[in-house]
Amino acid sequence: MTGKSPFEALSVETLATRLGTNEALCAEIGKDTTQWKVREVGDGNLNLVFIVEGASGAAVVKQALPYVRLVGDSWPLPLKRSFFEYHALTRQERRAPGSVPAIYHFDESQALIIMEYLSPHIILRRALIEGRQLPNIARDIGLFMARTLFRGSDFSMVTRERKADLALFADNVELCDITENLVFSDPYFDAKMNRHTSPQLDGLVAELRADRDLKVEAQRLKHLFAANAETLLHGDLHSGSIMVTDKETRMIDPEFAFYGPMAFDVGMLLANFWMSFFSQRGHEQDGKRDAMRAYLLDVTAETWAVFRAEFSQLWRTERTGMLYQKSLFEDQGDRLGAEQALDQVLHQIWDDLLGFAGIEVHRRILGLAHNADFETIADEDLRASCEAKALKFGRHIAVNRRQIHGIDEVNHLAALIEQENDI
Ligand code: SR1
Ligand code: MG
Repeated sequence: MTGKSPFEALSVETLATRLGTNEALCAEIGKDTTQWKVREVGDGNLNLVFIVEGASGAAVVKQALPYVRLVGDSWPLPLKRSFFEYHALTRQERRAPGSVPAIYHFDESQALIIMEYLSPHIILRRALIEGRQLPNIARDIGLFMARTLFRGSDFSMVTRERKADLALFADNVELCDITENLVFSDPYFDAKMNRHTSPQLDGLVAELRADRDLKVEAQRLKHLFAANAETLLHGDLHSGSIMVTDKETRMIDPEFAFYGPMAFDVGMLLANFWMSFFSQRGHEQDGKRDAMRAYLLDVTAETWAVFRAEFSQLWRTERTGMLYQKSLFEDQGDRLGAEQALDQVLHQIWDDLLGFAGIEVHRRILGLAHNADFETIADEDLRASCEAKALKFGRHIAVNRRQIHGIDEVNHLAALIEQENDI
């Protein structure tokens, strides 16, 4: 298959014939296609994902479809998202080495990426639902976010290069449009594709949609998302976009990558840990999950601490971009001025991430794209009770973000809401 042939979706049956002469794939798994075993394992909302095993190894073949897989061909979606994913992965590997799968081959016209098969990794969301306490995720994800967000910004990059990159990713319009609608607007009105656990949550959903402060905050965040092209974001950094073992953590799926506010990735990620926290009560068939809940709150605190520490370290050692130049501070002997600016930048990220986290919680419970943390709770009353607490938490951190001064305070709030009687 050459890069010039018209797009055709792969299938388990056709993959070996179509990719049998691909040199990069053959180099990884062996040329003898009669030995290839192909499985389609995609469980995301958008793409096809194949695992191909050959005589000498295995690889992943990910292919975009010209529509949203979750919904079907009534919702067309451009293949170029694969181009953005490929370019985001190459930048993430450069800025945070070892944090993403290795890329073996990219074919733009077939919208496919051949990449490293991560094994025995599993999706982080699944591990958390199973109650597994991964020891390294806070450190690994905190470092990944600090390195990619700092090094993709005007704190670090040559401004001409950053502007060229910004122009490149500005074309990822349709995926931004998904986020702009599904995350920031749809949850707060009766949008067509919304769903929620009904009738249990009907009253609470009506209350949230009538909450003026919440809607204003969601739109402030949407404004920030659309207008603050601060750094190259992953763009969809939730626990389903991370693969783990006890020792290793890799970020995957940056097809939503674009230039936006740093706090978006951090807020979305932390929201997924808090949702996992509130969903644990629905997964207690084999015993209480108190230790898991404590672990999850520790993970949020450690992730934020690692992020802050690494970001601060990069600020002091790699601040070579056009913003807060050293010539204005350190070079004039004003080290404290640089520290004051750092504090201000981190404070702004903190302030905004609480908003992004709050609305990410809402959209996973009220919008189109739910998450397995809650969806796999079969007892609907129990699920609704877990979701109601998460919704209340999300509203509180989004609307009252200015009065919340640290991660311990947020975690204390989560613990208090979790202990409340059913709401
Ligand atoms: C129609 S796509 C729905 C969601 O799936 C992706 O993973 C993103 O989170 C998007 O919002
Ligand atoms: Mg994805």
